[in-house]
Amino acid sequence: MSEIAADPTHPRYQSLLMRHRLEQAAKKGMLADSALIAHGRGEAFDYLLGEQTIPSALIATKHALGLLMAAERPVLSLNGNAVALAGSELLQLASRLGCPVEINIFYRTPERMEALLTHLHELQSALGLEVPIFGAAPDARIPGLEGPRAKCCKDGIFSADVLLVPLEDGDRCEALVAMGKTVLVVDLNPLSRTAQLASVTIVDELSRVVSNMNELSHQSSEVLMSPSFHNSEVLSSSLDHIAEFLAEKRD
Ligand code: PTJ
Repeated sequence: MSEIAADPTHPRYQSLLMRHRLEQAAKKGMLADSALIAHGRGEAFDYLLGEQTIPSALIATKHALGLLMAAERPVLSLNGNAVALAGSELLQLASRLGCPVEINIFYRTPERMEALLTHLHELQSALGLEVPIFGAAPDARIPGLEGPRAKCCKDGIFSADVLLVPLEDGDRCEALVAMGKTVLVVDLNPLSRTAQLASVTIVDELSRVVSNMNELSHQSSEVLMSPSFHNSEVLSSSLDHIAEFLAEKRD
């Protein structure tokens, strides 16, 4: 890690740390070829949001956490970027929720699956947790999707009622919603198809979201959930925030 990235007082510390985590994950063969491009797109939106958790994102985070707590079969679906950026923190969240995680990647190769599963198992033993980790032996398919990206596990994603799917793609989000699942996504781009299709969209950076969820996890689901939650309001509020940010910069 560069000297700047190792200094927590540096203003860009968090952003440099995330880049460093992605670089390390790429070296281990965990990431899709386009992972850094996807991250760069996320960084651009994060800049426009002021690299912070905006109030509407906190409301969505709380609501999503409440739904996960109240679910019968919650599952955290993890892709390459999610494991690289917040693997330990996601395992801690799953442990607190008492739910499994499933490695489910868009650009699926046996080599990447192996690298991601090995990494998660290493993190899990370092943390001393016992979270069920699915993904090694998919035995079900998400209806309506072609190819390897439809593969999933019967006891994991396939039978989940509430799913957290950070950085999901639009087609899969749509297919999961069509299965009747409550789909909670984390996406810095409020205009993406995924953001528009999900049951709950958290317009915030993934590592901040997971850290917020871990901090809030001692609260009850009743306290966390908003009875009048509307995802469209969360999306328009994040667009308003970006518009205000741009207007301030122009003045
Ligand atoms: O590991 P795989 O094979 O499942 O592939 C993962 C990626 C992310 C490469 C794949 O899902 C992909 O290509 O994603 P997209 O279609 O580029 O979408 C990524 C979305 O996530 C974009 O809307 C970004 O703005 C957003 N994003 C990127 N980094 C973050 C993020 N949102 C929240 N936190 C981030 N750190």
